[in-house]
Amino acid sequence: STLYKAWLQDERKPEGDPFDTYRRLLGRIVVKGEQHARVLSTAVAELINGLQAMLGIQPEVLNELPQEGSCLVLRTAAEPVSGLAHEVPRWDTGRDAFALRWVSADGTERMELDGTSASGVLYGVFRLLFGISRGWEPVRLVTEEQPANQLRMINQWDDADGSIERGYAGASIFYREGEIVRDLQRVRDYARLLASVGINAISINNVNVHERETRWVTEEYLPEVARVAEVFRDYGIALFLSINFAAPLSLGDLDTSDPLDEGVRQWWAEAATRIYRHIPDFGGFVVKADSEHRPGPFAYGRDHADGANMLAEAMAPFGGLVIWRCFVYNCMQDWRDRSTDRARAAYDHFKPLDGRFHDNVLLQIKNGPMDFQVREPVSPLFGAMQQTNQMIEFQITQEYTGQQRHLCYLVPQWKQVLDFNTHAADAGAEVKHVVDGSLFGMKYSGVAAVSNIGDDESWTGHPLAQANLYGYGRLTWDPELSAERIAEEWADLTFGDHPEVTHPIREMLMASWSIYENYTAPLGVGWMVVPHYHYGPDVDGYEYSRWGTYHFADRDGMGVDRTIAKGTGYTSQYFSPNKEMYDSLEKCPDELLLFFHHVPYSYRLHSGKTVIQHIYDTHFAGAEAAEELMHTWAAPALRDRVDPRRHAAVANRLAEQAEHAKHWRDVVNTYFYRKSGVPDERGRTIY
Ligand code: BDP
Repeated sequence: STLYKAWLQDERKPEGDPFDTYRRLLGRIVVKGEQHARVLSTAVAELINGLQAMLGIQPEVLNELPQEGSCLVLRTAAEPVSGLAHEVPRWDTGRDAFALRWVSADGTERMELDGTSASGVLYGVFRLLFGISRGWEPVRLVTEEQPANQLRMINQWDDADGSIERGYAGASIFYREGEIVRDLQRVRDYARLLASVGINAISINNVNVHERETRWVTEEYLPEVARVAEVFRDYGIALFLSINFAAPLSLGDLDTSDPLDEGVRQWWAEAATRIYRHIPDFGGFVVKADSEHRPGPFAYGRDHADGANMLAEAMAPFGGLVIWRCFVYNCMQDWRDRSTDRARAAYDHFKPLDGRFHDNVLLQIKNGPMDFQVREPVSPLFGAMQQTNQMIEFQITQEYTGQQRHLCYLVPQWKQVLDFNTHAADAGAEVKHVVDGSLFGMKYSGVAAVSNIGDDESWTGHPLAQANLYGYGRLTWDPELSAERIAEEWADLTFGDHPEVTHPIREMLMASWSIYENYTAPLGVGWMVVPHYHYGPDVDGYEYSRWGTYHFADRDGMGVDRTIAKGTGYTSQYFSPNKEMYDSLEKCPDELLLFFHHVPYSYRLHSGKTVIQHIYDTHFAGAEAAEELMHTWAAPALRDRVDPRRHAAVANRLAEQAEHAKHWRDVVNTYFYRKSGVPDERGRTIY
């Protein structure tokens, strides 16, 4: 169905140009490359299927360049093609790059797709198919590209019982009733979607590893995991597992999981050997340790470097990686003194360990210091650890951003994070250059994100949430792409090239993050959601609990004082001038004011409004704009061009969003009206 195909719609194209040009050009495909590389076979198969479906042609596959006539040449780096002048592109990083060229001379037309690897060819094939799908002329497809980031990763938070932690699109496509599913067709279709936007790594189980998934590294389950690895291998995607740090203990093999214990080290060395016997190209481990009740090295008086390095030694002989998450804070604390500010925790834990990690360890750092809120500052760990491999972690699944019931296109948020200048160096110190490895010359680096898919027909529950998965891949490939451009590509590929449809969709996507922010928690303060579920308004839901998440609203004012002089001192974790900017009430950007400062309701923002009036205005505006989204979608020019099922699926979500946005508006406005006693300047109804 169109819902299922997402951005890989392969609708038959009409007669006429540019499609006839492609029919002429692509009737013959010359393939040169590692003949047995499965990824290359995948590329050829994808190409042939795509061309058959969209152009109705049956391309012939050749080994050599034909004497005359048009063709497409696919090749990987090492393969010379006689009679072909063009040089294969050479990039210095050895990443999976590709070049697409269109050659028209002496009456022959030819397209050439060169990859530095089979994966490069696969990415080029998808780009070619995207171009055809969008009806672009061949000359517009000419490009040379290499991914900016080395690891472009997806984290599944799927559990063996088939549920997905923070999943909003149905059940797991990987597991059912404690087992890996027999039929991996859906997993294969997922691999295809991911590869089409350049993803090259995936961890297939939740970072919270329970009893069952602890067994994925045992002889009993590895053949099963290997089946999944095989599917992803075909698409150039390396498989990783989240592991339980206490596995030797939990599985009953040892009576400790102390990382400095010889037996424990031996246990993991054997586990690694076993894993690589089943999966020779296994990517490595993802580890959540000493975080939210997960076991870790702390139990034995060891630190994160001891824990990570022990695993790294086990993986090193096989070239495996250890991705150690920095989402570490004390979730059993109340705010007793300034040192217990949760925002400080990751930096306080990890910064002192800089330089102690082995070179096959990467730290995976959430984009912000708290937890995927609609608005947070950038984590101060980026730039702070100059001798440690790092990657950033985003959340595609909309845990705090409307749970795929609300529209929230997250690419603009991610872009802001990647473009943030850490000032860790005089130049090139943006987060994107920390995570692409260029700033500090890291051996391994990249981007990871928590997936938003499940077994829903549309993959993502909300059909428009597919844009976040697509956008994540594209942005990770090239952080210089604009959020608008990504929205445009996605809308064209997903809905066909009808401006009456794609233009309003682009606008809806681009407006959606700010709409959601407007009717939810104001000015960077975060939370205010129903505890545990994280959906729907509950202003005090997390206010009197032990999770370190507060707004400190009283009758006079609100916000969290994180300044150096009077507050928690969190601002000191940034480099100058970010430190001074956030520390100063005057210089702090409005959108993060309450993250950094506690102010009276009458405090005037740079916008000229008081904090309390800002809260009222944004909540009325947000709810109104949410209703507007619904009307935009219902407009006949759009409605008549989208197939009814997809149209209805989106319309239902938007109706629900409009209703819930009003609820948010009323709960938040009422709360602050009652706390502050300050009426709305514009006299609107607040209950
Ligand atoms: C929080 C989620 C929780 C995750 C945790 C994590 O609420 O389900 O386990 O992050 O990232 O956002 O480890």
